[in-house]
Amino acid sequence: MTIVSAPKLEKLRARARQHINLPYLLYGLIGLFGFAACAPEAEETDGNPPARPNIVFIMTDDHGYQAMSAYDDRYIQTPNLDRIAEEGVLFTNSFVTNSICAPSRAVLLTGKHSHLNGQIDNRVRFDSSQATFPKYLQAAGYQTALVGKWHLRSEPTGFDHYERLIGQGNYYNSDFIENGERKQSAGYVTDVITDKSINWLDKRDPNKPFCLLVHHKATHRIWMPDTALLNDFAGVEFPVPDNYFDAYEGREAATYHEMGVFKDMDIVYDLKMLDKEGEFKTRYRAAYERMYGRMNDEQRAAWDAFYDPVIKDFMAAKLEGKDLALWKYQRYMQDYLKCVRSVDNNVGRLLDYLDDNGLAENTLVVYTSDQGFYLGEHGWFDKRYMYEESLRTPLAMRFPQSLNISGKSPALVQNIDYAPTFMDLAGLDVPEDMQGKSLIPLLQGDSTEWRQAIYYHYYEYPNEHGVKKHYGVRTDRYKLIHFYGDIDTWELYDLREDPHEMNNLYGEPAYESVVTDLKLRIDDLQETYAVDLM
Ligand code: SGN
Ligand code: CA
Repeated sequence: MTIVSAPKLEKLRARARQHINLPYLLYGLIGLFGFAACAPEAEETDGNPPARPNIVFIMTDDHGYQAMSAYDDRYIQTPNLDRIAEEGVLFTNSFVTNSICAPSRAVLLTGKHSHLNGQIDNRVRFDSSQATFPKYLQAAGYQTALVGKWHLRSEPTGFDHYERLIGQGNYYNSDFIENGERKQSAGYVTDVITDKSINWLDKRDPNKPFCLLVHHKATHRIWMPDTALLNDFAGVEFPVPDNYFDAYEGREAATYHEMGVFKDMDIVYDLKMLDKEGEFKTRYRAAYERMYGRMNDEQRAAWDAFYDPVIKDFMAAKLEGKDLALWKYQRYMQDYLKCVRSVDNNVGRLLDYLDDNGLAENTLVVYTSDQGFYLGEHGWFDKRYMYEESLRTPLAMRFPQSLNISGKSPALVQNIDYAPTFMDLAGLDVPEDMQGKSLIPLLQGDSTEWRQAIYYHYYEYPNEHGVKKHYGVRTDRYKLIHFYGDIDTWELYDLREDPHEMNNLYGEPAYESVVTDLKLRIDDLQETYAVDLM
């Protein structure tokens, strides 16, 4: 890891303080957001202060790290996503606090765990009156914008401009709410979100710093690819995870899942086998027909040209048992990875825009997902569980050039750290009630105070995928999980010996002291984060 000199960072902060504007001062003074520590300090200026860094935060939906080649190149090459990591930092131990969409978004905005920001699941409405980093940045003179998925039920606040999807949005010709007004778009959603982001960048005031949140719909279920990419991966056979046929021995909570690729995926809805004869009368056929029905004639013609022969072959093959299970896996991966490819191409477009407009040097670019995802591990799709594939989320950050930060960081980082990092980068003090920490001092080489364990807590139960409520702790080596509610089971994994979490060691005498230590850590973390068991 390249070390940045402390004076350099101080200079950056000093620059930022010179730009603090009046509303920010007022917020600080009247303690509107419950923090006084953020009041700006007076700084001496020597002529024109250099520009404060910009922020472009790109977040996809359900992008598992296994499908980003900087982490894992078995399935797909993602040169544009990897470029962010190569020119910046790849976080090799990046986790979420609650592996589901709306909670993850609320954590991002507030820098607080779910029980404190109130967004414990996808069902509740986000209290948009609370303090968020876009509000702090906006008050400090940043131009702020959000484009894409929002999913928090209340309208976005803290943005000068927003164009949000409605709920999950649609892959084709999606509707958006643009600053309160409903408008339909034309085209493939990943392209549209990128176009809208670039349009906003083009129209912004070039004399002020900006913070742009680009929230893609991809790669969320039902993984509808861009018609332009339908023929990618032709003939490719993807390696099947070793535990695809997992029997969940010793892991009772996992047996209740309803997220099996071969057990639960809908042939028509998830796997696109919309036979014209109507033979497949599946549960979600009508829902698929609605999504398919959004396409215009040209899009539908391209779609059918690809899928009709696949449907024909599938019907002729009359697969059963293991063959059918393996066919489903390949079919799933084909669509999922095409959605990833479109994200990669579009992130490339955005990076090019920054290059071409002289913005690359002074802009923090972040790539992440709202959580990870299963690509057939344990036989699954979806997320929610505290197992590695959905606890982890991809994270790469390319810092402003003046900071000279690059490399790989193995520190245990979490999405609570994003808001504090952006505050720090903008030269603002991190509010005391944010629970994450700025990553900048860590990347400067100061790892002395960094956390040695992360806390996780998932609340949404009952839910459509059958995952029970649970909380747990993960260190660099061990993971302890407690499933609770209408179940009371514990799971312990030694991630060094058992990276795929197949062997629950809880209750084994040899691990008694490990369990005792991890339980103490849970108590400690619950106290530190003021967790209320729900
Ligand atoms: C939808 C999906 C689920 C998914 C949730 C949450 N079903 O309900 O599979 O777990 O979203 O996803 S779907 O039939 O509508 O696709 S999240 O990323 O928004 O949290
Ligand atoms: Ca998600």
